[in-house]
Amino acid sequence: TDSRIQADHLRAKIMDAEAAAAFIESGSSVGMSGFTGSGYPKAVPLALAARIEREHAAGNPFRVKVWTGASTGPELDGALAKADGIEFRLPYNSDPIAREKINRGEMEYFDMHLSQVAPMAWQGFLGPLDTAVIEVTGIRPDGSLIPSSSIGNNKTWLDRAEKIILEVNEWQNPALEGMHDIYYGTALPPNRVPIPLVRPDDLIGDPYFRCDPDKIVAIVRTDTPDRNAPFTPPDETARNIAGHLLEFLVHEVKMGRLPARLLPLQSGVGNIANAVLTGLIDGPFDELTAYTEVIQDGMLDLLDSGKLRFASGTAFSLSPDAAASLNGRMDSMRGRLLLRPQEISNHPELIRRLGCIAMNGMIEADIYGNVNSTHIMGSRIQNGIGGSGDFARNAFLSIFMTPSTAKGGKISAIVPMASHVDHINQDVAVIVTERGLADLRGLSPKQRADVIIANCAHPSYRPHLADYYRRAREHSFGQQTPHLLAESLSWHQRYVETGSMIP
Ligand code: 0RQ
Repeated sequence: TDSRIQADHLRAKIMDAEAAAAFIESGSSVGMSGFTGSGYPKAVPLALAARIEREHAAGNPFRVKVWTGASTGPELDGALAKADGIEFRLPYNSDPIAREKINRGEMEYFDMHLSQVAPMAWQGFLGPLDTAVIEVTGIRPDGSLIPSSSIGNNKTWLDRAEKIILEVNEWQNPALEGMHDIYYGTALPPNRVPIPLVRPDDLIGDPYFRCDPDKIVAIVRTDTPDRNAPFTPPDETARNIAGHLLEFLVHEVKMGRLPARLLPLQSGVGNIANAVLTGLIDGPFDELTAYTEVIQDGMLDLLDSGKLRFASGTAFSLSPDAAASLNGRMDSMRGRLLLRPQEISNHPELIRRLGCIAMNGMIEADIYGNVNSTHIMGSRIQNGIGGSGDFARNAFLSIFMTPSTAKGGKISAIVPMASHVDHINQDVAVIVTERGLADLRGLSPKQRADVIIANCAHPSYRPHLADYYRRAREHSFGQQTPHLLAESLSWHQRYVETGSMIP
């Protein structure tokens, strides 16, 4: 009896990772599982990287196109990038080796909205998907698959791929069974119908993936933890940002613009987002819900505190401690935590209907509230847009947060003109730094500039921003969004040349 692989008819496909990796051809497209460091395959990509290194040593070119859910782990993006094995990558990446290759121009990176990956794969212009490599918790007697700690695009990869390689990871908790909701009702236009989800905890799909057994070429056993990086505890800056934001939410409830239980929360990646969730534990709000992408430590703490009733996401993104703690009591979380395909967790229709409160980090914002989430000095990718665009445009309230400076004060996060724009000012309702909060709703560009400079900029940059804005009011070509074009990106240019934005 094999508790993890219960489908006897598939037993003959069990093999080691090297044999499985041999099914992947150079130049092919590979759809991998994995989202923010959880649920990614851990053995086959490593074996593939080793094979690629052998081929390269023998003088043979060998690279693949890698499609994922979002970021994965060092055994996948790290190993394949190090082997020079990735010719094309989509979507979100946060692996440092892959980031370096992308920024050196050695790897093509299609950074796209996470909700659009699955529908675009179905549209077909990305080409065929040759192989899916998917981590699962187990295989049921009927051949259906128990998902693991992330869903991401797995349903789409399993449906679209010609060949399927499964990794069955014993490390994943069998109690994950029943904590997934896989919706099979999506279609391409003109056949789309409304998605029948009206509350964050609605179940609209199946707990398992369907999988054509004839497409399975290999099943590999693993017993390896997810990447699970530790969070640094919130510092004073993060606590101040969280404080301003909580004060604002309390005020909005008081003014009757938000319900007392707020609205479904979306919280981005990183330490500041985590600090906000931690701050909510001591806040006055009860019976909260989350309709989000990643479920991080702060979300679990909020569940434990009793303040959060339910959280829907597409992946866990936990510290090792939080992962161990969750694994010890997964059963008690049934009915309070649910993972869905990223096409559904990030669906514009659902985010708009539920009225999410979106809270995301950013690189920089300009004085008019255009937000850059991805590019440092307009050209170097940091991570990617991730789900921030899905949520920012469609949320009831779209909030962006950052410390007012970066790199020890050498960089201002509030700049005259954003060096790259991911979120246009229409998609940005609120900007928060440790200095304060700018409520931009209903304001014209010039009204926005006054509030952003006064409330969000660091004191050492505030006079320079005010000076730029005053002169733009005098000399700009137009006065709807005043700019001095030759000067607007000079702060970035100064940083590139001198290592500091300070004039
Ligand atoms: O670089 O590590 O080299 O020092 O950017 O910055 O301060 O650690 O902040 O972890 O919150 O990340 C926007 C990147 C913020 C993130 C971003 C440098 C800084 C540091 C990281 P170092 P911090 P965070 C749903 C939501 C897009 C995706 C998204 C992100 C590094 O939030 O990727 O929102 N967002 N998804 O030094 C130059 C500036 C800078 C700067 C920061 N103005 N100029 N460098 N840095 N500001 C979840 C998913 O989609 C999965």
